Amino acid sequence: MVRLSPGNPSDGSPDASSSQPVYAPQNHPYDFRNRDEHWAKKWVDDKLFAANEGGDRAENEYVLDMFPYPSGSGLHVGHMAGYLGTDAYSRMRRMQGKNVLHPMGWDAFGLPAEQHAIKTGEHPSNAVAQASASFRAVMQRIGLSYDWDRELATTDPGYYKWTQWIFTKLYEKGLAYMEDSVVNWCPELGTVLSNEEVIDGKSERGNFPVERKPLKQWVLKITDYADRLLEDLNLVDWPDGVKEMQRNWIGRSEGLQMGFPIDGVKGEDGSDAKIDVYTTRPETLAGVTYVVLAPEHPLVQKITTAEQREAVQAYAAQARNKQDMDRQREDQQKTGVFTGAYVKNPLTNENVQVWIGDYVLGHYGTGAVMGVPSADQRDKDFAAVYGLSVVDIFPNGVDEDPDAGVLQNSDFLNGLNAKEARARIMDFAEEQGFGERKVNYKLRDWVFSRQRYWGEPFPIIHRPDGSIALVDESELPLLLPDMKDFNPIKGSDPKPVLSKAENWVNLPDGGRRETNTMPNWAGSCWYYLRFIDPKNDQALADPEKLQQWLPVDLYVGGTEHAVLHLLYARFWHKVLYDAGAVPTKEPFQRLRNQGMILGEDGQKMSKSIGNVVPVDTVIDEHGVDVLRAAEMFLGPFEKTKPWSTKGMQGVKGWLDRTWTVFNHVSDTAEVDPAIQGEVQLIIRGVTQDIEQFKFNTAISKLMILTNMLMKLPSIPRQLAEILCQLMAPIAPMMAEETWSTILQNGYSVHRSEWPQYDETMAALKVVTMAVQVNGKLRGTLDLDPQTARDQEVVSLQAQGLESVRRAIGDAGIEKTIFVPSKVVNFVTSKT
Ligand code: ANZ
Repeated sequence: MVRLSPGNPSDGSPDASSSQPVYAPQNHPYDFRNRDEHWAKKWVDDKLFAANEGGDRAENEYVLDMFPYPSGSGLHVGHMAGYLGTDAYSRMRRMQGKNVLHPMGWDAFGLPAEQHAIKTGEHPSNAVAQASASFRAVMQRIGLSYDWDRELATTDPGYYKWTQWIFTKLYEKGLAYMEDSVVNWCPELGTVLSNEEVIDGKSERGNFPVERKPLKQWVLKITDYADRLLEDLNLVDWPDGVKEMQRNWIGRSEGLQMGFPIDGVKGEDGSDAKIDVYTTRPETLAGVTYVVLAPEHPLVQKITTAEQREAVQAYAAQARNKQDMDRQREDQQKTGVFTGAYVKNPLTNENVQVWIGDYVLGHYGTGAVMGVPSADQRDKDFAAVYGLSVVDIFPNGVDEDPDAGVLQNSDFLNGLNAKEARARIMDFAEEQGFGERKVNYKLRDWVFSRQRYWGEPFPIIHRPDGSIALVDESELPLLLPDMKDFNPIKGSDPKPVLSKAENWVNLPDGGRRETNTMPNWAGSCWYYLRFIDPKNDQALADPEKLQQWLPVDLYVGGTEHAVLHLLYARFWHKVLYDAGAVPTKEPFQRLRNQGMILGEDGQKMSKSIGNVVPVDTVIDEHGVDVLRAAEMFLGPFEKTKPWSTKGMQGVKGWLDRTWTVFNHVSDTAEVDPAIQGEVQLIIRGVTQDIEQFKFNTAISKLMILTNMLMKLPSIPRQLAEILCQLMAPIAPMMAEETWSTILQNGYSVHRSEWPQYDETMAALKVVTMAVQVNGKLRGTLDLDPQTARDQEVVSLQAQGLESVRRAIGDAGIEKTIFVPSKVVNFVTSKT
C-alpha cells in the first residue's frame, strides 16, 4: 500500500503557477504493463461479469453490442468505439445494482471465410476459429466486461439448429416460398452478385461480364409485416434518423389506382382494356399529357403498333440489363419510346400517348405512371426530351411540397389547394368507378438464399414428384457437408456450390436436398435471443428466461446496420411473437449508434493508406485505460471523428495526475463542506452523462474532480473513493488497482455501490463559451459552470471542434488566452 504525503509544487502539475499546495508527480507511475493484464485475467477467471440467472425483469438489464464478423485482419481502435461505450455503461449499471446481461459472440458465416478457404484449401471453420480467438483475446485484454460463458458463434451446429428451426416456422406459416427471381449472375466468378457489386454491367471484383438470369430462390414474405414494422417504430427509443431510414425503406404511400382506357384495345368483357396507374398525386389528373409503362410491363407487347414494334423491342431489351438504381437516377437523361398506342384521360376524356421508359419500374405500384410534366420533375424532364405537351395546372410549376399549389386548368378542382383537391378527386374516382384508393409499399419480399457453401443449409428436401418437404425437427441441425473444394461452379447456369456435395444432396428415395444456403443475415436475426439461454438444446431459449430479459434494453452498433439488419431482426421477432415464442413485440428497446473513428488524417482507416491505429499498439505503449479514455474523449459518441494522438496525451496526463492523487490519500483528512456541493454536481453529471452516452463530457467532469483534489492540502479518502468509482466505467484498470490495492476496499470496484448524489440540488446552468483562433470566432461550447472555469478541459474540448482544428491547421498553438466562463482563444505560430 502506498500512502504518500503531499510533496512540493512542481512543473508537472497543472497549477504549478498557483500558490496552492500541489503534489509532486508520482515517482512510480501506474504499472499498466503488469496490472492491466493481472486485472483483465482475474475478471475473466472470476467470471466477475457473469449475469445472474433468473432475477426480476425490473432488476435485469440487457446491454448488447452488434456482434462482429470475426475477420483475420485484426482490430483497430475504430472497432472498439461501440464496445467501449456499452462497457462503460454496463459497468455503471452493475454498480447501480442492476443484473446486467452483456454478452459477445461471432457472426461467423459469410463470404470472407469462404474465400479464405478457397485460397488455402483449409475449411472455413478453421479460419473462423482463429479469427474469433484473436478477437476474444483483444477484447479480454481490454477487459470488456462480457459474460464469456455465453459466447456463441452463428456457425456452431448447436446454434444454427435453431436458425433452421426458425426457418421451418416461417415455412409452416407460409412466410417462406420459392420464386424465380432475376439475379446478377457472373459466369466467370460462378456467383450471384448483389446490385452494389455490379458496376456498368461488370463485376466490381474482376470486371467480368454480368448477366441477368432467372434463378429459383427462397423468398421471405416480409411484406406481410410491412404495416407492423412501420407502426411499432413508435414503441422504441431509437435515433430519429434510423427510424426515418426504416420508414423510407418500407416506403408506405397512399394514393389512387386508376384505369386509363386503351383506345382500340378490348378486354375480355368487350369494354376498352385499361392501363392501371398508381399515383400519389391524383389531383394532377388534368395535367396528364402521356402515360409511361415500364419496359417489362405485360401490356407492352399487346398495345405496341406495328410501326413502333422494332424500336420498342430494342429499347426493352437494353433496359433489361439495367439496375433499378441506375434506372431511377435523377442525374440521368430520361429515355423512352412511343408505343403508338393511346389511352383516354378519365377526367378530361382526351387521348394521350402511351410510352415506355425505364424510369418507371416494373415491380412498383402497377408498373405504369401517368405523366404530369407540370407537376413532377421526372415527368417534366421526360416531356422535355421528347417534346411532349404540357398543361399548366399549377401557376408556379413543379413544387417540392406535394400539398402546396392551387390548381388551375383542372375542371372542378380549380381553386382548390393540392391537398383538398386530392381528397376530392379520390372521392370522384371512386364514385365514378375509374379508380380506388390504394396503399403501396416500396418494401419487397426478402430474397433469402445464396449460392455459397459457408451458410446455414435449408432444412428442405425436394421430393422426386416436385413437392417440397421440411426436414423433420428431430433431425436438426442439418449439418453442412464436409467439403474440400469450395470453388464456385463457373458457367452460364447459376449453380450453388453445395450441389457438388452429391452424396449429401442425393437421398436414397430420390429426393434432393436444397443446395442454396441462407444469407449471412439469418444468424444475426435472432442471436440476441440465444444469449439469454445459449446452451439450451430443447428450445431456442427457455420462455421464462426470455420473459426475464426481453426486450434488449440497449442495443449499440454502427449505422451501416440501420436498415437491413434491424428490419430483418424485427421481422423475425414479430413472427416469433405471433408464434408465442417471444413475449415482446419489439426486440430492441433503445438503440444508439457509435460514430466512426477516422485515422488521424481524417480519412477512413485503411491498411492501404497506412493510417490504421491498431488496438494492441496503443495498449502496448500506454495501457488499456489511456486507450479507453482517449477514445471516448475524442468527441460525442455518435459522431464521426478522427483519432487524435494529442488528445490521447491530454488524457494520459489526466490519468497520471489521478494516479498521483490516489497515492496521496489521507485517512484523517476531513472533507471541506465548501466543496461538497461541487462534488455532488460532479457525481450527478457523470452519472447522467454515462446514462446518456456522453462519455466525453463525463471525462471532462472527472478531469475537473482530479484537478480539484490536486489542489487540496490533503486528500480525504472519501473523495478519492468517489473519484475512483466514478472513473471505474471509463478507466477500469486503474480504478480496480486503486480500489483493491491502494484504498484496500476489497475486490472489486466494479461490484461496489455507485456513489449517490442529492437529487434536490439546483439544476446546472449552461455557460456558452466562445472559441477563437487568432481572435476570430470559430465555434462555441455549451458547458456546465464548473467545466467553463477549467482551462485545460475547455482547451481540450475546444480543440476537438472540427472548425477549430481546421483553423489551426498545421500551425502550432503558441499561446492560449483563457477568460474563465467567457472565451478561449488559441494564438497560432503562423500569425
Ligand atoms: C403522377 C404524379 C404527379 C406523381 C406528381 C408524382 C408527382 P411513392 O409511392 O411515394 O414513391 N410511380 C408510380 N409507380 C411507379 C413506378 N412503377 N416506377 C416509377 N415511378 C412510379 O410515389 C408514387 C409516385 O411515383 C406516383 O405518383 C407516380 O408518379 C410514381 F406531381 O403520379 B405520380
